[in-house]
Order: sequence, then C-alpha cells, then structure tokens
Amino acid sequence: MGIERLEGVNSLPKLRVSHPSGGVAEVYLHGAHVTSWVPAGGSEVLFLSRNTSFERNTSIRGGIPVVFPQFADEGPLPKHGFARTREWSWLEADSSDGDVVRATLQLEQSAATQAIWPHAFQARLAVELTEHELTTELVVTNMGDADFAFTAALHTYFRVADVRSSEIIGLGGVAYRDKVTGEHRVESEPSLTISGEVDRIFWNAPPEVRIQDGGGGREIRVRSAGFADVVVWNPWKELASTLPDFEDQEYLEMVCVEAAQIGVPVILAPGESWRGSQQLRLNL
Ligand code: TA6
Repeated sequence: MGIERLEGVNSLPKLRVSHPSGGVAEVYLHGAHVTSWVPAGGSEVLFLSRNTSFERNTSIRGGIPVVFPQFADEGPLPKHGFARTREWSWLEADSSDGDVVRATLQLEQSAATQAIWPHAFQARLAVELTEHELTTELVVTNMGDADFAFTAALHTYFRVADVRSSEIIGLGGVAYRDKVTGEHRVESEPSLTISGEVDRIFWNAPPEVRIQDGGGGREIRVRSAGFADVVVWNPWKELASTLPDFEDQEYLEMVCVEAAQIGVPVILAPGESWRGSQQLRLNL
C-alpha cells in the first residue's frame, strides 16, 4: 500500500499508487499522466497505445492526459495546451488518509510556459485511489496579479473490448458540437454507439455518464464535478492510421470520454482557485 516512485519507460519517473484492497494506478510525472488503473478484482480500465513513445515534449497516447490551459486547437497555444508535455513534481508529503491513497502532483509557470502563456499559476492534480474508484482532481490557482482565462479537460481514454459493441449512456437530449461535421445538434438517442469517427463536445452535460463495454461485460461509471462539458472521441480507422502513436486496429479498443470545461472558459482573479474532478468506478 502507498506510493512508490519508480523508473518508467525511457527512464521517465512514474508513481505506483497502491490501495490495500489490491487496486493499483500508475502516474507519470511527465504530464501528471495516469497511464493505468487496475481496480481490485478487475482488469485494466484505461487504454494505453502500444505505440506510444514516452518521450519528453510529446504527450503519452492513452491514459488520462491533462489538458490545460487550452482545449484542442481552440486558441493560440500548442494543441491541448502544455500541461501534458511538461514534467510535474510530486508533493511527497501528501499520501493517504482513511480509505484513500492520494498522490498529488504540481506544475507551476516556468520560463517556457511564460513565453507562450504569460501567467503565474499553480496546477495540482490529485490522483486518489479507493477500493472501487479512481478520482483525478485538477486544481488551478492564479498566483499572479492579473486575471487569466483557461479551458481544460481530463482527456480520459477508456479500454473497451470492442468499441462497436460499446454504448455511452447519459448524453441523450444534450446539445453538442460535432467537430467532424461542424454541425450543432442535440443527441437524439439515450445511448451513443460508435461506428465511425466521433468527436463531439457535449455542452453542460449531466454529471454522470456510463460506458457499457458490451464485449468486456463491464460498465464504467464516470462522475464529474466542476467540469461543465463532456467530450466523446474515437478517431476511427482513417484518422487513427495517420497517428503514428496509434496502432492500426487500436481504435477498436478505446473510447475517450472526457470531463471538460470548454464552452465557458474559467476566469480566475489573482489568488482565486478553480477545481474540477472526475471519478471513475468499475461495475463488474
Ligand atoms: O478531445 C478530442 C480531441 O480534441 C480530438 O479532436 C483529437 O484530436 C483528440 O483530442 C486527440 O488529440 P491529440 O493532440 O492527442 O492527438
């Protein structure tokens, strides 16, 4: 039980967070990136590409990339901001209380971030493990003397046995922007099935979404707080084949369901903080 600092792929440092129930999560300091969660008695919940490169300055493909301070290419910064490609530090003092084992990682401004985003900030990602849940909580604080605005997401890749027999439940009746077609629509079905490229931003989504992994015979419940929006993404065959860090058939083994804050950017005054969290639970 507890938290161990280990050497990961390509000597990148990672934390292994273990719960007394037997559940284990792994978090790379590179990007504060959760790459694995195996709950007690269960199997891997997160998708991680077999082709991901684990290089500094590159995002890990899979797991939970932290998107901050810009979602996607909707602004002047590098795609999905810079948090996912920076090395975070581990705040070792913070480990566990009661039934929760917690690792907290921190990122602050540096000359490199100031050069493209001229703000003083502190971002903390707490990774919390209980017997049945994995919670990631992002807290951003304005450490400077002027307001700043940002968008963010926990861009979670879920492993499914076959995405074609999986369903995403809880987004019926929710308005979305379809990034593939450019259309604005309302989800007409109570559950979303995937049979082609999907890239949708659901605005003001309900706090709970469920992924039914038909082939795997399991359900993953995703609860978010503080994040208003939800993104659903699967690149499908053609787009996946253009992504070097995706193996050709891997698009069938994953779906991204992302707690996100995109439609209404967060604006923080000096000294203010914002928090957003996402809790995953595996129902066998
Ligand atoms: O959140 C969905 C999305 O913005 C898609 O448009 C897709 O590009 C995906 O993120 C992955 O982005 P990445 O930069 O990691 O290839």
